[in-house]
Amino acid sequence: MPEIRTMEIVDSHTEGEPTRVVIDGWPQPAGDTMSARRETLRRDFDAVRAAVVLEPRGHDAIVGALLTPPVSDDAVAGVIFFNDVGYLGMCGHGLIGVVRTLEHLGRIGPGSVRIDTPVGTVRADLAPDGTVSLENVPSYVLHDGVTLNIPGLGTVRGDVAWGGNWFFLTERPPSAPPLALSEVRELTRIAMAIRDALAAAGITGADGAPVDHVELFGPPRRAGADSRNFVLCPGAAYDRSPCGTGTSAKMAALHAHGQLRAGRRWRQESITGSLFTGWVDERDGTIVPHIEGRAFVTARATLQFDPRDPFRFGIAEP
Ligand code: PYC
Repeated sequence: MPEIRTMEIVDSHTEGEPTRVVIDGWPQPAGDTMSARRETLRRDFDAVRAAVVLEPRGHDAIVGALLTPPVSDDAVAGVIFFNDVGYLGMCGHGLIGVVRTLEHLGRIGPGSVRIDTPVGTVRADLAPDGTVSLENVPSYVLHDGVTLNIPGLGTVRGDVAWGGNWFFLTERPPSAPPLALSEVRELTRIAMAIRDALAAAGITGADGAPVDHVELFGPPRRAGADSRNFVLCPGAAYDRSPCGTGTSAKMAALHAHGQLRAGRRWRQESITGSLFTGWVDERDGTIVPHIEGRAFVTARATLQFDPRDPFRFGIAEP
């Protein structure tokens, strides 16, 4: 851990899911690309990641976002997302939180900005009422109709799809409880069993990347929504929002199956009842997803790292 004593952060939540944007105090990672910078973080600053998001300073649902200078000419910033167990590619709710944070800091106003991430440059449009719509990286289905046999659960069938992170998308198995907040513990157990079964079967994303997010779908409760989901994030936390990259992967799969035409709105409800509205464009043979949602700043704070604090790097297995 470099000698860091303080760090400036802005906390927000996007449709219920928290984002912690680091705006100052973290040494900038070396690298000419965002993915090289993410590797520098992984190699040299992983203790800083843990210190920022783990207990006692954070908790397992927080997604951290480190702002960097941009790498492309037309971007306003770069961002690297991380959580309690590692690093993300893109993060839809997190990007909406970053845009509202930049607005809160007076760095941007309503209009369109481009932001570099380790998996590509994304565009975000901030409306005068604070709503953010983002244009994500192209999304697609890699494995269609994967069948898994899960002990105690039976056969589960779904798609492996990319939405800026790797997802397994499946309907809620009939033996699973309803997609209700009161059932989060059991839904988490089931989604983790599915993730373990994918790994045991050697089913991965592109280039052997682990499928580290699992998304279960069921009928919506909210008027006007098309679907309700439960999303297991890498680690054991669930997404309180409908998951921006997960909704992107879902819309790419719906489009691939002829169930969502370009431009048609898809309203994805989360396990907490919050909502993202999405749609896809067809562009140069790719599917480009758009996600619209709201974020609210909840705190601006200075993190303190006291060298005498035995838990200044977070609570984790040694
Ligand atoms: O919104 O893309 C998302 C996301 C990924 C993990 C947590 N949220």
